[in-house]
Amino acid sequence: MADSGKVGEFRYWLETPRNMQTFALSIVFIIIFPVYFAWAPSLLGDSVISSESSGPAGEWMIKFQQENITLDDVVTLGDGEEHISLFTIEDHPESKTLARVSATIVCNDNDDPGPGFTDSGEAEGKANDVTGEFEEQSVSGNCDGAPGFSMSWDVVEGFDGAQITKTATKADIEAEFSDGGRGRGEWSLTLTAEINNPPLGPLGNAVDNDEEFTITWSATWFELEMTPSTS
Ligand SMILES: [Ca+2]
Ligand SMILES: [Ca+2]
Repeated sequence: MADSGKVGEFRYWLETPRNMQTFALSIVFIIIFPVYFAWAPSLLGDSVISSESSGPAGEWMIKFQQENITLDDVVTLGDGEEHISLFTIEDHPESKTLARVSATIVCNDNDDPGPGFTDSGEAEGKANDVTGEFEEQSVSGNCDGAPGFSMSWDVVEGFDGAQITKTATKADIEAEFSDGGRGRGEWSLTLTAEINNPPLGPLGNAVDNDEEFTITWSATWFELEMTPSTS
């Protein structure tokens, strides 16, 4: 009489190739399932994980504590002369967020007698050696004194510094007003001068043959100040 094992006995699983196959598959699943479930959460996006840890959405009053870091570059140029001005931005020592980068050019041509023959400047700004994508910009203007002419690049889109109220989780607000590490590196601007003087030949040149330009670079940083809204 064949001594065949019962399902509950280990011996049963070694009796036929089919039983052995079923047994092996069971072992594989016993090992694989716990490994899979331990590993699966790491497949989910950061957003899912961060919204779990950021608490429920609420209404927040958001203020932007701003700080401007500026650099003045003063240069005197003759007609058609160029000057390359550089502005290097590194991470803020207090980990503030970079909202905007701008450059303003002011010049005041008071060399010519009477009106007219005003000098002017033309500038091209580039962010070639900067993290993130920023478009080239160009601007020109007359040397009529302040406020001058300027160009500016938004690092945090839509930032205007005004206090706002928002219903969201803290983490979502922080993500919305993050600079993503963009805007760090060397910003550059090429300024070309146009000098105009009275049509008196060499005499005109003696009246006005150059102009002083002040290029003011500015990095606008902010820190989020969030308080639960009481309204
Ligand atoms: Ca002039
Ligand atoms: Ca001048």
